[in-house]
Amino acid sequence: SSPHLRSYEDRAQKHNNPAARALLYLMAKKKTNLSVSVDVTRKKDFLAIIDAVGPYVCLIKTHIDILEDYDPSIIEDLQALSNEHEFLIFEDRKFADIGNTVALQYSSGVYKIASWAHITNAHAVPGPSIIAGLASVGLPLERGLILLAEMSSKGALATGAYTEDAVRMARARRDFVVGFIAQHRMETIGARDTDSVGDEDFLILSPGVGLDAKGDAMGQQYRTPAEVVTDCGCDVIIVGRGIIGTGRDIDVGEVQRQAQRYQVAGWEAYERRLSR
Ligand code: 5IU
Repeated sequence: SSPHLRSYEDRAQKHNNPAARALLYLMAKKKTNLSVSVDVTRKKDFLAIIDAVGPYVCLIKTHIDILEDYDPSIIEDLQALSNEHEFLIFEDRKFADIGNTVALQYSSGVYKIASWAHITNAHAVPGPSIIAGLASVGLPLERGLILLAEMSSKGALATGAYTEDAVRMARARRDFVVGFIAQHRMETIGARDTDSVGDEDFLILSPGVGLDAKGDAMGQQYRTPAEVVTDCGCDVIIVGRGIIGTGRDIDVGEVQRQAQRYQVAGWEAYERRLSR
């Protein structure tokens, strides 16, 4: 049956990518399918938010290049919080270049993403070579890759044949590609042209989730956890401003309350989907 009709626990036991297995295991153990997107510019806020939401999340999503006061000690602090609260780290890097270049961007430079991010993501635009390049760095480190099959923003070009081709690219590299950024499940895509569909288990991570707002002034579109998880069968809800707010000053107590609220909503939506 389609992965979304099985429990996270069962899927954890059967997945053969170490990062995906660890994520599914944590989701079942902590009863959370929530990923918080920590899009802030100051180290102090970044770490305070992660410490506050840590107990409620399976995955922390970062844009490490947003930080204005980045230094390598931030990674040590992030890893300490990851161990303490038991969550994985997803750098939302959206790689988009040829294989050789992305291998360098993933392994090297200021951020050395592969050394600390359990999961990262990439656009399908360059074709299969982008997966080959990232896998050459990530597979030996037991990392997982998420491909962008769809986007949450209004007017996104990743639709139709593009989405289908992204899914085909992922199917050819199931050792490393563990899922998609998408708005619904992908199993039905091209189901006739491959035998592997039957036992594939791609995680669907969905950004554009909000309980209160419907969108922002720059084309973001929000759906509720129930729409995303129960109705569309997605596995992980990614929430940024719904939890961390939009103001410049961070209210850590409020951030924690919102994280708990989204954890409960996401988990109830998952339980409802399994009991249907
Ligand atoms: N993000 C999206 N939509 C997408 C992809 C990534 O919103 O299709 I791919 C990112 C952008 C931001 C986070 O880091 O997810 C969503 O933040 P808000 O919940 O604050 O809108």
